[in-house]
Amino acid sequence: MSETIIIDPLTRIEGHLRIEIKVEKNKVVEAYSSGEMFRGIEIILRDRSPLDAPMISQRICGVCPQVHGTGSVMALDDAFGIKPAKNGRIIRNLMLGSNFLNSHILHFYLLSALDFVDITAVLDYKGMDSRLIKIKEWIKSDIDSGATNAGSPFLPRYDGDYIKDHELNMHALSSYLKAIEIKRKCHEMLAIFGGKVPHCQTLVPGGVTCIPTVDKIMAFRSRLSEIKNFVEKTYIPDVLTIAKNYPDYFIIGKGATNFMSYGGFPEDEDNSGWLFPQGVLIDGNVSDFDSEKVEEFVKHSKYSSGSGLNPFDGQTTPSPFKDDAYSWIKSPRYSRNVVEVGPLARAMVSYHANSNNSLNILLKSALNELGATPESLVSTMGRHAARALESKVLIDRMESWLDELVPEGPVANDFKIPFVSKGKGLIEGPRGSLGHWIKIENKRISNYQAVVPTTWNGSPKDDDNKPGPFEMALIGTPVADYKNPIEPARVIRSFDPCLACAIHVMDLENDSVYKFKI
Ligand code: NFE
Ligand code: MG
Repeated sequence: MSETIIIDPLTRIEGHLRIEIKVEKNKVVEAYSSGEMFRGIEIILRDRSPLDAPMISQRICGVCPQVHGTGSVMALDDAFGIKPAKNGRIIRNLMLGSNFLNSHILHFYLLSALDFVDITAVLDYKGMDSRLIKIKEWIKSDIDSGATNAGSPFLPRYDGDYIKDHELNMHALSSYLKAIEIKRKCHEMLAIFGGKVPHCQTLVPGGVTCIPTVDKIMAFRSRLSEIKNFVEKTYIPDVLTIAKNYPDYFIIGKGATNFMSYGGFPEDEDNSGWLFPQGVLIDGNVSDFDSEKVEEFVKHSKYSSGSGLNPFDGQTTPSPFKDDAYSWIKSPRYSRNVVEVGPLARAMVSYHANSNNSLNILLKSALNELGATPESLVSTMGRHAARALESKVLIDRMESWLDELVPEGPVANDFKIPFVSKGKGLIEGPRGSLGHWIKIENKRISNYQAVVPTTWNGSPKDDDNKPGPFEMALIGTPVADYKNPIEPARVIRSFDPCLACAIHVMDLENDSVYKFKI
């Protein structure tokens, strides 16, 4: 006898993701991941000037706009047949790095840690910190009013196996508050070169429009050093503490076990070297990435056509009521393989490519500290650890990129919009591999396709009926209490899905639906 649990929407912010799982004997046996929103930016871009693409495509998302802007100008560089100026490439990396740090810190503290930390510990707080007093009041009034799904940013919450140690919970709460301040610094840092956040103003084909003056470099460096201090002394230790308290989550939530990275943060103007290596890891073997092998499938997606096409020829033909379709997300596959993307994928590709880079050195020392094997990283907790560790690697490199900038030097190369052309921009965003593909005819956009990280990870079953990475990670996940499905929520949140969320629990036998926003 199986029961169906529906989590809809699932994330605390970031869009509409619906997860439906079938549970038998307290284990997930079947899973469906559905994107519940139609985006359509690709259609908006048709027939416009290619120069509009970096501005408009950033509006795909308020959390990761920078990677869309960067992928988009890289697609234009490619289509226009130009390379960025060195200063321009470095400033693009610095802006994208600022957004990575904001996104990773946001994800851990504001979106995920509350699945482990018991925020009600603050009810015992007797000190004078006005922020903690305020939080205590919010939570008290939520509890007094019987709220389960509204109120302060900390609710709703499940009855779950939260951390019991009072000191640890209070420490996590103080880290949470500090994280909000540090997130602001990340935004300020990006705005030094980007003009504003979100949706920066300074990305152009051939580079950027902002000049790296000495005062801008100094302003950036001082914020970066504060963020570095937080990542080293708070973020990484907090992730390791939670990991040590939840060893089961190094087993739960394995997922696709195949991984892909387009290469993160170009280290040269030819896009031939990256801070986070490029590659594909399938069945434990690393191979070179080949963009021709990327195809999208739509058998179970709400589009009427376009299965098996490379994104250059991709189609966006909405069909909301199509039979057997349960998601607005397409199913991208690499050589028809299901691959996971994101911080864990970057770590696994890097690890198996066996390069002696700083990410690998840090991974090895963290595994040592946790007494964990590289295999156990392929898990819910491994995704959190990989995200924290790559933040440190990124910060160290951002410091040296600042040294490589030529103050007041040129930031962009000239370009001409070609009459007919095409180009692609492949890059790593906080949540994984992002590609923008553009075709130009009559100096206008004739086709534009973006395949985003959550499309890879949150995809529905493909034309071969192979489940997507979220779906795979859910299979076998324990659910101790059907009315509090915190385990599947933890699994999916570890991917940092960019959609928005709640969970309904449906008891098929009694035909009753319990709704839980998580
Ligand atoms: Ni909206 Fe994004 C990242 C991109 S997610 S957050 O990272 O591109 O799919
Ligand atoms: Mg798309």
